[in-house]
Amino acid sequence: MSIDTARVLAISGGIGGAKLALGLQRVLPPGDLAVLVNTGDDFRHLGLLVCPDLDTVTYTLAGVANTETGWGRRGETWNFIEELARLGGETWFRLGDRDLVVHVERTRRLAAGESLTAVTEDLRRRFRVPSTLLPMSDDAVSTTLDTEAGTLQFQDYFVRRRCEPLVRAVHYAGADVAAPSPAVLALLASAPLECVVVCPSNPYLSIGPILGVPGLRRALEACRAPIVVVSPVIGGRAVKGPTVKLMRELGVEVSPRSIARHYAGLVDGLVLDTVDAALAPTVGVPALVVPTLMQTLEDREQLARAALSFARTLAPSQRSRRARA
Ligand code: FO1
Repeated sequence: MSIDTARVLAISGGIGGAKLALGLQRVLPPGDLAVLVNTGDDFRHLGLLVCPDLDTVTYTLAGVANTETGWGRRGETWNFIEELARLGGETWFRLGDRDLVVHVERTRRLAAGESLTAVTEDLRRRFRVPSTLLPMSDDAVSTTLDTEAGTLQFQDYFVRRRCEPLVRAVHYAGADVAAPSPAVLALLASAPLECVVVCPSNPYLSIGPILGVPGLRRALEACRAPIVVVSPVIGGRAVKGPTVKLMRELGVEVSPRSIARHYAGLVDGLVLDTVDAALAPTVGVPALVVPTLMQTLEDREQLARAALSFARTLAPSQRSRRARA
């Protein structure tokens, strides 16, 4: 997809964010959606570079994702991991046979000198995804967590230890020297973007690394299109994953108010669930109250339509005037 046709930019981590990205893709004309994806979860495993959020978004938008787990491929087989177990290899991170092909091929092509953006674009094309998929950076950024069990790499915390260790701080190693990918900067500078939608991914683990790349945050702040954030917290509970547990451990009030505060300087409008309607006047930015729990494909499309029409009611953001001042 050519960068300069995108009218909507979604910013997403893995599972939860990919659901809304799919809703947006289904309600927009082909080519109108670009998805900026977190790479802070990426890690080297068994000698391969694994990019979970890029793969989850690619598989979800291609319609080949395992919808029970949210990650990996539908109709997967597990010969590789079962044989690896027999040989005493590391099997805590489960790699299916079809999924493994992407890790092997991506690792080979990166070693041959291709950028992550180029490999991602080729995989998107081969999986017939109509939307543009953009890694946040071609440089390595690794989310690490300071916990009671020491400093952990993201997948060690998230998968191996099932998010159990108490977290004291989250870091995005390498973000401060990482550059936004040229494709992302080109899109933010030249695409006729009507809005940016921050999908309901974990603000600290999935969206945080993206905003932790200095050039990226600045480019988003200077973007004229309104930025709409969909709250990942509903009624004091996270829809999926460790968001609420993490907020409590980081000492952050578990409410949409904290989400608005986390994105201060970027957010022009917050979408919150009907159970949080009473909090709408307290979030400090224009708020849209709609059902945000996405269980069916119809839910994903409804939420996408609501976010897009909400964005149209928001003036071009004040941020850009401030940033240009
Ligand atoms: N998550 C798990 O909880 N267990 C797994 O064994 C696992 C394997 C896996 C393989 C490929 C992939 O792309 C994702 C995988 N995930 C697994 C999910 C992954 O940890 C998360 O999707 C993200 O890193 C968080 O969004």
